[in-house]
Amino acid sequence: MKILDTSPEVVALGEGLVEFAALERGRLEQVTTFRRGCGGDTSNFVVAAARLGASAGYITRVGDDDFGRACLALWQTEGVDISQVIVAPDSFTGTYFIAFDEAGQHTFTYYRAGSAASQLQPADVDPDYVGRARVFHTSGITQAISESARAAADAAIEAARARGVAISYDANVRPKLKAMDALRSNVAAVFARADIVFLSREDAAHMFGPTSVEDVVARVLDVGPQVVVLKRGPQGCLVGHRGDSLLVVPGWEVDSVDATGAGDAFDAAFVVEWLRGRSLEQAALFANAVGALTVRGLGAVTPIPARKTVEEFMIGKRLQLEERGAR
Ligand code: KDG
Repeated sequence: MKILDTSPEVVALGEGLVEFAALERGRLEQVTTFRRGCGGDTSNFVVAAARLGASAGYITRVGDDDFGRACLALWQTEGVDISQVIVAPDSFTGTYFIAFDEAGQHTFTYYRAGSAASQLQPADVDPDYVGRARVFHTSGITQAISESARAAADAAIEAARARGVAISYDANVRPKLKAMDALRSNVAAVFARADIVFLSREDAAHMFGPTSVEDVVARVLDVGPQVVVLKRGPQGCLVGHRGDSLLVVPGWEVDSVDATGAGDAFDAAFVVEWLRGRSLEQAALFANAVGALTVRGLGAVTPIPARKTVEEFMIGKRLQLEERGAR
């Protein structure tokens, strides 16, 4: 276990969940075997940031139960700072199940309403802790789990803005969690206050309806962020930066097992590389590689790669491409 001797450079706020990933294809009602892991978009983000070499801290609540202890054990093993995690007595840790259809597409089923993390509130946010970070990250899921969690995210965003901490935000629109109008207005309110915004093609469709990916990036950039990243899975991503032309950054070819958590690992990789002063294009290429490696395994967290694995993967793929080109 790593022990932090300074404040984390990356801090996130949200809900960690215990995950049950189906080991068979089919509807949840038919599946009988699962692998237990951990998930939750912002938890995936801090774990990925730590695996990629950043110091990361998490603000959340877990129940005083076995699943809460499982989440805490994961964060501690990964070296994530848990000084801001509240263990809430008389409360429970949320869970979710991942089922796969015959094509390998996943569906999430949540058991999280009323969970410990959904009782997050503004008083749980220490403005100094957030203010000492270099990047604060949260998401549309955090805003959607309850009104008090949304207010806690807001308090952390305001603390970050007041101290000049960059704000990273993933729209992560989940229609299962809240009515679409409310989701849209929560997400739009943070687009206007964030520095880096991430969204997937599904998020873009929920937010803007049928339109081009270029239009989505332009519309989000218009409301304020410096950087907008539209994630396109195997096709890589588009990166918009105010005043510059749109970057189209290709993905890396891999065999996909499960896309759960890949977008969160992508976000963390992009943020960590951006913090290290890499260009937007380098950060996006690296983040695409982290996303690709994450879809190669089952569940949100187990397949998230360490930095060395990503570097070796990128070198190996480039050699393959050069060899193909030389033939
Ligand atoms: O991005 C992956 C997450 O969606 C998953 O880990 C569970 O946080 C989760 C959610 O609410 O969907």
